[in-house]
Amino acid sequence: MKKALITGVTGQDGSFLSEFLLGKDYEVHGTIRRSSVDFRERIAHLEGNPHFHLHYADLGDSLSLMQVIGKVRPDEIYNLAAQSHVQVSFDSPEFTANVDATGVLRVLEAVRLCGLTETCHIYQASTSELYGKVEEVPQNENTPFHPYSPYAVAKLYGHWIVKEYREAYNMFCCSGILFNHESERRGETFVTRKITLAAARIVQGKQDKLYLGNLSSLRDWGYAKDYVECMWLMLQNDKPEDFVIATGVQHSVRDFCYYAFKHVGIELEFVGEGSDEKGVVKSIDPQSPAIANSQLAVGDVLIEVSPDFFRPTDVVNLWGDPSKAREKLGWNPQKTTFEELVRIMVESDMAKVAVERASEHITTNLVEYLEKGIVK
Ligand code: NAP
Ligand code: G4F
Repeated sequence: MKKALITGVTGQDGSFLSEFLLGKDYEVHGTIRRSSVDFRERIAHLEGNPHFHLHYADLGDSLSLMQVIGKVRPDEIYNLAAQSHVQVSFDSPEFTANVDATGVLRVLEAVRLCGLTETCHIYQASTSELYGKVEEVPQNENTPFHPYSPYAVAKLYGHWIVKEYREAYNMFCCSGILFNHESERRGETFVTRKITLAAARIVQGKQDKLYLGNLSSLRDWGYAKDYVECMWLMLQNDKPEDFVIATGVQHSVRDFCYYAFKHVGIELEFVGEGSDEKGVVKSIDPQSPAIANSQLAVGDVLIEVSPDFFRPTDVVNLWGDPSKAREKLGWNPQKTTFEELVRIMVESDMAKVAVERASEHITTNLVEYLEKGIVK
């Protein structure tokens, strides 16, 4: 049985990759961090599986990495752990550098010092943010990098140190240059999830408005579940190489809003420009089950721009060319289309909000019954 170690197993990608590798009969080991609240929602369903094991380790702590790598002696390491939020990297640049840059070095050194240089294949989570202030579209493996945030600068170090260890020590280590990938498990402060959750809350009467930053920003958004397969394929390749992983299709944040709200029966139109732009209800589909009981009306303003979500430097034109992954790894970049991705996310958030509302309703009724002495 092959052994895989996933750093960042509690994250969006870590949870999907764990499921994928368990399905391929791997023994999966994941690193977790101690937290004052137990927050392992994404992997809760895997705990108890005899082939799934968790270990405490932190990318800022070499000794913890040495311990876990020395104990597990994995055949494959997927280094997914990172401070992954670009906007947060402007507020916490030093922490981001420690985890996203030096953390990668710590993993590579631990592998070397544990004597696994010749046996362990390593995947590093690189990013399309490396293209940053882009110098060409679409971007492929040969496009020059121009990182444009503390996050991207830290990830550039990670990318280059992986290349260095590959050449200096002949290690099988490679980087996936992944473009944005989303899912129903995406963190709630990334723009796509913020939009799908807001659409679900607005139609169910739990939120009035959605405030966003740059609506014109362009991204190549794919489905995280499809992308973890490619991480694995890269480590099964006959030689370590870096790959762009993307869909090859580009949309704006504005488009994402349009399709998410359309899925709940609301057609939006965008009026105004820059900070004054607004997303307004243009029409409502009376046949849509999502909209039943909603108080919304044509002309309601549902989206506004807030400068709170502008970044000091913003990456505005990401569009990947996945030809190399398609040709060399046989990976299908179009398995889940953009509209399908939006549908998956909106439907999941509609269900989540409905459950929250139902549980609030039960709690309110219970309190009332207790107060009236109906139940004791
Ligand atoms: P995510 O949901 O934010 O997950 C990040 C993971 O890293 C979490 O498990 C987190 O643990 C862990 N982590 C953070 N700091 C750590 C530290 N100091 N030591 C150990 N673990 C730490 O991110 P994701 O979307 O799954 O992305 C996975 C990786 O791909 C990241 O490296 C990200 O930068 C990169 N990437 C993502 C995308 C994308 O669009 N999703 C695109 C390109 C590259 P806690 O749960 O304890 O916080
Ligand atoms: O969803 P985002 O925060 O993702 P971003 O910055 O592209 O980073 C994600 O993808 C990278 C791959 O390219 C990963 F490396 C990284 O770890 C992360 O997973 O923002 C997307 C775009 C940006 O241009 C941002 O300015 O959406 C714009 N945006 C507009 N309003 C917003 C908002 N972003 C966020 N988070 N929140 C807003 O309200």
